[in-house]
Amino acid sequence: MAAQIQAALRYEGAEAGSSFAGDVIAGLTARPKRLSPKYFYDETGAQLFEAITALPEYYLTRCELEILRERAPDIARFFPADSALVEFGSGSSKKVRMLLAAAPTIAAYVPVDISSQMLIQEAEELRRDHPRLAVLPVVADFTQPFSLPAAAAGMPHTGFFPGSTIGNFEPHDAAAFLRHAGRMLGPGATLLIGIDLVKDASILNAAYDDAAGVTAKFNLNLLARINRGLDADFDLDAFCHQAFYNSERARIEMHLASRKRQRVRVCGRVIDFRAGETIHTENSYKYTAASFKALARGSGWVPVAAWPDPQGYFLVQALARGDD
Ligand code: AVJ
Repeated sequence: MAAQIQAALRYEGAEAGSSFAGDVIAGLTARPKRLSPKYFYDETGAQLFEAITALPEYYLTRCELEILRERAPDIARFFPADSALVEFGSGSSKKVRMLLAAAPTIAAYVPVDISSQMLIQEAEELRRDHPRLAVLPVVADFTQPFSLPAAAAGMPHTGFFPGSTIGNFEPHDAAAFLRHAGRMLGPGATLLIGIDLVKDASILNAAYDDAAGVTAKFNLNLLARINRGLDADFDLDAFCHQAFYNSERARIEMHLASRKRQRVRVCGRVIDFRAGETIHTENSYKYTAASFKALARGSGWVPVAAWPDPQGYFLVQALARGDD
């Protein structure tokens, strides 16, 4: 791996991630018990998520890719010439590649992610395929303030937040994130964001409880990760995956339910479970086109264009910073 690329990476919030043990103990001693979905993504978890995106029931990634592929020329009109495209939580570069192909005047691409490994690899490949594009990765927790690379400072900024990742935030935190993104991107900025839409509960439930059991594995891997990293003794066969659409709150909830009364040791602590007691591991909020626009308007943005897929399952929404 090219050492100069590693050296060129910007490190922000270096302490991020060190609170795993503290977060896990706090969550497992809370009532009801909970764990943050951000801990799903160790190496195994990231691979399992990739497998989820290929499941027949998990329409989100396919729909968003279809929108980006079909509507890229339309979307590209919102990227000013010689602008910097800032991706919040980049992971694989498959989606941004569709935008770059349609908008050759983008001068810089700034992927922001907590995991440096993926960033370095994708940056190398993008530089190879787009020799005139400045690829400026930033290692940071994108929910926290971070500084943009100096090389992109004079350029107008466009944010890209695909994947319905915003669905993991509580609505109040989603609003705070949108405000934060506006401050980070600056005056005149545009934000392109992927939103999973409210739809029939049977479709939503299937997407998060697939027949092949990949999402169950993904959920249970959180316990395996705690066993590996925090000297715990969760018996994975003694917990089961639960996922259901909570229509009152417009969110999918994922839980891990204890199949029996049991005692687990984590980090030298004893955690007791009642039979049927759950650990709440994820919320994935769904929006209507109208409810998301209202959220954006209340967070300093003006909706300027939106592209749904033909089935109306998913929405790519363009926002302009409102106070400029
Ligand atoms: C990565 C947060 C968009 O909420 O659909 C997939 C994660 N969880 N299956 C989602 C996830 C279970 C996913 N996001």
